[in-house]
Amino acid sequence: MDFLQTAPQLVHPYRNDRTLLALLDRVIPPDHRPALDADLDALGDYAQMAWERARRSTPRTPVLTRWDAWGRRVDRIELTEVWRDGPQLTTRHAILAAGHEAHEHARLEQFARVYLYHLASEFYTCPLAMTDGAIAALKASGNQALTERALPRFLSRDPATFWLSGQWMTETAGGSDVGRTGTVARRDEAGQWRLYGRKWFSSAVVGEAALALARPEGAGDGTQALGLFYVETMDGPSRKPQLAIDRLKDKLGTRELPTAEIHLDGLPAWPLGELAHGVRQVAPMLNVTRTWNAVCAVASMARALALACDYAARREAFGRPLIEQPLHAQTLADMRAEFEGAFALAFEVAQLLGRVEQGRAAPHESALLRLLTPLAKLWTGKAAVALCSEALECFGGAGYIEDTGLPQLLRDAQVYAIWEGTTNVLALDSLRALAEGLPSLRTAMDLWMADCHEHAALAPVGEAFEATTRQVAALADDRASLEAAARGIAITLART
Ligand code: MFK
Ligand code: FAD
Repeated sequence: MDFLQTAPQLVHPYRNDRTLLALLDRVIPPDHRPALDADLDALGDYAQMAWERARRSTPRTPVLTRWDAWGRRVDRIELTEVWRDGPQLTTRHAILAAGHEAHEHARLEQFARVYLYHLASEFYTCPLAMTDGAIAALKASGNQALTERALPRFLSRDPATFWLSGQWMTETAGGSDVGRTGTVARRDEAGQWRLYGRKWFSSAVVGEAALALARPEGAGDGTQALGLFYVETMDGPSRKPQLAIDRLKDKLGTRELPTAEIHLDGLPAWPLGELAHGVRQVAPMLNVTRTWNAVCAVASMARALALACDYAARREAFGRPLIEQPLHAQTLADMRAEFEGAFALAFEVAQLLGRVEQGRAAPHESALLRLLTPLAKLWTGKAAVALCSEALECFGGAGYIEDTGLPQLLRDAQVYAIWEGTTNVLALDSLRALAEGLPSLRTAMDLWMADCHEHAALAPVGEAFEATTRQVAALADDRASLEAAARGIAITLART
């Protein structure tokens, strides 16, 4: 009989994740742990079951049916089984609601759940992230009527009343440069705002609501003239006729996630706030979804690393298991170091977000959150692709073979660096955050530097920050050189 290699097994993603456990042990009060552990254990079980089930079944992708047999436009999307489970699972484990409880650790407790659910969810976390972002934008808008209408749905713990929100920004002319938005908002005779235009990427098209950027008719060009609108997509069980789904995108990865091209032809809409500065109004949403992106990128890294480590004990080469080959063990150790750095940064942002939202943050922590959010998003996005690629190599040829489930890790990881702001766009955003928050950021650094006397290993953090601000100051009068250097500056800051 030929030799048969045993497949990698996914160890329990919660009980075996010493990085997550160490963080929770350090931060979460003991009286919160039993309830939290019950959810995290269950989500870990689900993740393990989903990995095993996916190895036994044929991959499925969503299917769009635009017309019914009698010629009626229906735009029906058939989802995968995991997506159909999404509302049940999300509400049962309060994946959105947990983040909005009134205590300091709400966001950390939420993002621990997100981290464990993400890969099993087949990127159902994408619309969840956008819904969470919509909650943040609605809260920030102070629009009581819309908040009272939408938040009980978005935060529901009952699948029957739970709604998802999309984020409709990108158009054919502008994804990074949303100032080129062509969608128009026009008032009808009854005074109702209605949207007309085409949105080029809509990842939560199955959602019941969305926040959309649109230009009030006659408002002029550019970013400042855009408004931010709340829309609903359904009339009872049917999609509203003013929303047409043109096509589902055929994507490199995230294939279970239905990402659509859509047309709006008079879809009723309600402004969140003033009829201008829509990007400023949507910024709270961007910052929340970017935090989700960082946590989900780290979840991909954790999965790739867990499988590579398990395999290293199963696969033998040159007379011993791979894990006993010094160079392979060193490769895995380097990957773990990259993962732990990325994890620390992503979860630092999650904790800061919680402190700021609950009004428990010191003033300098808000500036730190504003800077670390784009840094965490951009760095973890790149790190996830690099680590997933390295992990595939740890399996040799098997890492290149579809039905091992491994190539999907790399294909899916590629998206983290693209959506929600590309690496370059976020590097430029981090320059803006640095400029806006410099005095407060200096306070944060001074506090860290004070810590350095006790923890010598932290000294390079303060030194790197100082070197970076000197570099930014030196280039202040040369915008082109500053922008050209932005990616290097951002990555240096993120790594330190
Ligand atoms: C599973 C993982 C979970 C993730 C799910 C994700 C699903 C995917 C969904 C998407 O991809 S949705 C589309 C996401 N699109 C983007 O992220 C757009 C990327 N482009 C940018 O971020 C640009 O930097 C931006 C459009 C914001 C800038 O454009 P402009 O035209 O140069 O505007 P400007 O003047 O810089 O900014 C307008 C205002 O917003 C300014 O405030 P003021 O009006 O008070 O001057 C900015 O300070 C403010 N602003 C911009 N970004 C901000 C921000 N404020 C706070 N935080 C930010 N991040
Ligand atoms: P462009 O803006 O054309 O960027 C092209 C390149 O130019 C990039 O490398 C970028 O970094 C670079 N670049 C742009 N400006 C600058 C600059 N000033 N300096 C230096 N470099 C620059 N959008 C939504 O609104 N809603 C969704 O639900 C949604 N879902 C998505 C799902 C998937 C799977 C994907 C892949 C995308 C989704 N998007 C969504 C769109 C996504 O947010 C955009 O693709 C992204 O913001 C980039 O915009 P773009 O495609 O227009 O690229």
